[in-house]
Amino acid sequence: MERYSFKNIEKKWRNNNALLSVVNPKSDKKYYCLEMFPYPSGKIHMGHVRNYTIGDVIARYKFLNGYNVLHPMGWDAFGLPAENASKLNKLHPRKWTNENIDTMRSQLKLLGLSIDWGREISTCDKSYYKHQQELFIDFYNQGLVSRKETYVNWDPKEKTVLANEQVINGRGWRSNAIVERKKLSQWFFNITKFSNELLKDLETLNGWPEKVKLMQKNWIGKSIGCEIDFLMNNKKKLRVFTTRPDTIFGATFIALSADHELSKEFENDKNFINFKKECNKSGTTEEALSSAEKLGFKTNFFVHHPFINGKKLPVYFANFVLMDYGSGAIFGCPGHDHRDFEFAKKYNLEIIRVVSDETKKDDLNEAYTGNGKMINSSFLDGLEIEKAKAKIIQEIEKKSIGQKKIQYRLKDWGVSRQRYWGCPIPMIYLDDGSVVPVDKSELPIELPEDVDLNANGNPLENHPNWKNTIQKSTGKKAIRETDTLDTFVDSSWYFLRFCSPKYDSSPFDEEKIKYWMPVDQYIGGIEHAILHLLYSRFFTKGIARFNKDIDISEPFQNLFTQGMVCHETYKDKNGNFLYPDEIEKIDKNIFKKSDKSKVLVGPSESMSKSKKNTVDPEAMIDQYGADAVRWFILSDSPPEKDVQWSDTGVNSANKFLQKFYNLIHLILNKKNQKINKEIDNKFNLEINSFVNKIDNSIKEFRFNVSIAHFYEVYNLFKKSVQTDLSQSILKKNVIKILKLLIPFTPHLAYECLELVECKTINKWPEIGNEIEEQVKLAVQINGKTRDIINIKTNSSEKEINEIIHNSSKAKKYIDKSKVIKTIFVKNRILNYIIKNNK
Ligand code: ANZ
Repeated sequence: MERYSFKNIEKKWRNNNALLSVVNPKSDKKYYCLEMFPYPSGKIHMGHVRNYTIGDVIARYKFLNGYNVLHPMGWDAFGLPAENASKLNKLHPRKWTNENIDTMRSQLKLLGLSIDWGREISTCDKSYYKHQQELFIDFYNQGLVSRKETYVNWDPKEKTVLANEQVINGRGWRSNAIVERKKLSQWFFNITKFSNELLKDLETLNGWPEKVKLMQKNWIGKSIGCEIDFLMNNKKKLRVFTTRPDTIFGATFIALSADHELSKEFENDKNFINFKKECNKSGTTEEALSSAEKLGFKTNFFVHHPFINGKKLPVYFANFVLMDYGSGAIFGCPGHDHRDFEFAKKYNLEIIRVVSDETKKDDLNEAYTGNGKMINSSFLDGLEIEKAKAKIIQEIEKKSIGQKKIQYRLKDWGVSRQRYWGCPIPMIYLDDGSVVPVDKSELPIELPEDVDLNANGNPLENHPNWKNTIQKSTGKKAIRETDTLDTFVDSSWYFLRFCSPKYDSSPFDEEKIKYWMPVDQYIGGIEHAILHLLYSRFFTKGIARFNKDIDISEPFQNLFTQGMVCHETYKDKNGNFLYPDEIEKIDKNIFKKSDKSKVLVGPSESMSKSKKNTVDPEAMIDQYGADAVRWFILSDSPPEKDVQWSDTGVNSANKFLQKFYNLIHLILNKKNQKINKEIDNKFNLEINSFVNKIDNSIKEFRFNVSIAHFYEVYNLFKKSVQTDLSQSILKKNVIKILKLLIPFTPHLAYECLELVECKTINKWPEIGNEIEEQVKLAVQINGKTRDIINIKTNSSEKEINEIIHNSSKAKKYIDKSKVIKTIFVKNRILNYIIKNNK
């Protein structure tokens, strides 16, 4: 028997166009299949393998079904790790990045992906970032970019600004340093101008997982409430934002953010300065603030309650009030808000219940946030919360002390980074203090190559002359912006660039955008559910606003988020993590290879370098072949769930592919038999049923189910080769199955299709009309099974009754007796209740 020499087979097909391309330009149907592009960190990992294999199955499936498929790949190539690595290895970030790209590209090529490498882009390449700078200027000219002074999360170790999501428990996500609050002037994309649209259009995204839509919805965070202006004792107004105006009669204090305008009055107050210092110690995120111990600073100010004559509320500064939400001021209602309750307890403030808690009457041991009727609330008494809200807003508006207000949690997107390895921001500062975009004809504003990354602070700022320039239109001296863009900007429009990656006169060729966009299927990790997807949606909407030829409001029609690849974790006796190839298994025990000491096995977790529970895809491909790796990673679990990596699993995948290869030879060597039409027809029907099932499971992204069917169909072939079936029928049918295999194991499939001399390789098998899904149905007489018959799925009782009367073994019972009634369970049972002796 021929050996399945996967190395030779994969090598043979690796550079073959038939295997690589999914382009079908003559087709009238297009399909844009995109996987999230990788950060070139060094080598590909199993997460990439899974992501790109899933994408490849979809791209090939669509291609084989006659679509013209766009399936590109690129590199998210700017970012901090390149700078850090370069400090360590004394290698320029560009060199480090490009070397990684070369390695990862060649590794991806080993996987046999149908990627159009002619469209490859790299975000650190000036031919890419030139257009990003152009887009930045377009957004600026549309009022969608602005410069603002804000408090930022400052990482004192990395000396850069962090986004809220990069602050984890008050610490920098990479440096683990305690994050400080710092006021800085920053560039922002005004994403909040689209808050409502970004929220509303989620409803149109029927091809997105509900989970992701919900995460986006919560992130945008729409709150309906009202603003109220309280009159202060100094006759000035103090504006608060509340979502619970119904609880106004329970208000017992006012709390302000430490950065509120009123804090100016206390600038020189030592106690206030100390209080502010204390506040800055806790993290800056909302969760950190709401769970931190409540801190307050009592002022000598008070406000008048707008609805209770003579009632005065003290004004505090409090650490749990954020400056950048609402108006940075709240009225505190300890009876119905947990934070306010904690605060009131600590500072001995009045607690008034204004919503009745039917379960725990008058229990003031905690805030009550449930439903109920208003009490202690004058004209609101007796109303349900929602009715009370409507009524009080009406009163507030009538008194002209406030109005209904919709508030979003979403904040503008701060994109300034004090970093070298990013896209330069194409803005210049003139002597008169104005800030203007550079002339577009000067783009790209290139990064200087000579840079000192070891000095503290901003490398472009420190560069001896890069920032000195002149304004092209006036010849005036100017200073360049020395911050670079957040790398999330790079990935917010790359899907547009792929449509015309070499186009030079603008970021994209509109005609190509009209043809390819939106992305039909986007595939990536759930970790990008919020920011990357939100920013990409914003960019698409922003571009459509100033480019009327672009009529797309959403970039990704369908989104698929794949699960993680997991592996057991191993630790030596000192608690240090070990790589899987540092251990060996003897019987059921696990030892460290080097010194034969015992190894502790931990739970399976998603593969990560920090836990050393990774396996190297290239080594796996070398040992078992790319097809086996693809097969295993698709077979183990549904693609949205986590998959447990196992070497045994990939080994048996390889063995199965060998068996499939052998089967082809068995078929080719089979001597032709006398044709038996009936056997042939039955076999055709059975195979068609498999074709149908596999086709359906691919359509539904249940690739593990497809693979289970491949195992079944293999068994059927294996059995059938030994029967009277003719070789031509076997061949005709195995061609169908091999075509279905192309998306999964392309090298093996193309090799076998060549062996069986298939002439129409790149065409999906017809889903034959002859397919009749059959099921087995039990024929019972008084509950006892007397026969099992094959019927067409979903046949009616009447049809089955006819069959039974014509040919079933149960016929004799029914003929002799009187049928009183029948019990019919579709596709399973027809039970005749009979009375003997007609
Ligand atoms: C009075 C009140 C009474 C409130 C009550 C809640 C419960 P969401 O729903 O998340 O939008 N708030 C307003 N601005 C704030 C800020 N800058 N920092 C911290 N908290 C702030 O939350 C709105 C509620 O959060 C508002 O409603 C306000 O407290 C508080 F029984 O007003 B509420």
